Amino acid sequence: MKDIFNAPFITEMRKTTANMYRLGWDERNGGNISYMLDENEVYEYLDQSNVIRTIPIGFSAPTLVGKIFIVTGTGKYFKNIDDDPETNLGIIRIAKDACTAELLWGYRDGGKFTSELPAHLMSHIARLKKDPENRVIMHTHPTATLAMTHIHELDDKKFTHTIWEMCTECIVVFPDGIGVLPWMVCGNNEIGTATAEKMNDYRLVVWGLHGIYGAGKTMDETFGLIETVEKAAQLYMMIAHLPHKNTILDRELVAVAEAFGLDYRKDFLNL
Ligand code: 2HA
Ligand code: ZN
Repeated sequence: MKDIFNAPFITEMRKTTANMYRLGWDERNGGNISYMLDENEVYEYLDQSNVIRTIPIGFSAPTLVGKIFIVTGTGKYFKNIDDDPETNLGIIRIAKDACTAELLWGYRDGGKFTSELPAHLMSHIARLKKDPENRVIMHTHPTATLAMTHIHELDDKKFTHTIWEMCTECIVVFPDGIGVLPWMVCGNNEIGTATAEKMNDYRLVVWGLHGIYGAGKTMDETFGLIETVEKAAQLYMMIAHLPHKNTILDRELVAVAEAFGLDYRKDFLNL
């Protein structure tokens, strides 16, 4: 068996969460990540028959049976993951009953996965239907994105349009737009279902007055989506109260999307 502390997926989780903490997005226990791992790769580091304990997931996920995820722990701080990944992260496999997680590694202090696991797993299910290569679901509390949800309408089209207008890159990075949910209680199946429903259409879902979800094939792609929204939201918060002399016109957004050959949400523009 190889040493799991040298596994590339552990390194990625450590580096990504440390980076997000330093960006100020993940105060205290804010934020959570789930990353679907390649089974063959995991079994180079862990004995597949060694289940430490089982933990109910609170709903049934038949399409994820046998899938393995590394998931941040509930109540754990992104700040601390780099120093102690084995306490703050866990590797779980969805058991044959589809309702139980088998702990293969981690949560060393007796802990468990994030309270947002329903939103994560339901989002994985939704995104995998659209893109079988999807691997990462990331939730975080980026400051300007959150600020923007205080002062902007929480509507998919209007929110996406404002973000697209902020900088030329946005429509290129997420031509599929951003889904937006109103304020909701977090940590339950209801917000999980609502998030996953949005994930049928979007790789980005904003939770009003709470944070954002991103989905992607890799950690970089997923982080990059959220980072680009956050950059645009920062611009919005810097200029929203100032007179606007210039903006990217809708026909210019079309020109960018067409120049890059993108399949974009035409219905989100006012043409
Ligand atoms: O895990 O971010 O939404 C802490 C949270 C809950
Ligand atoms: Zn949160």
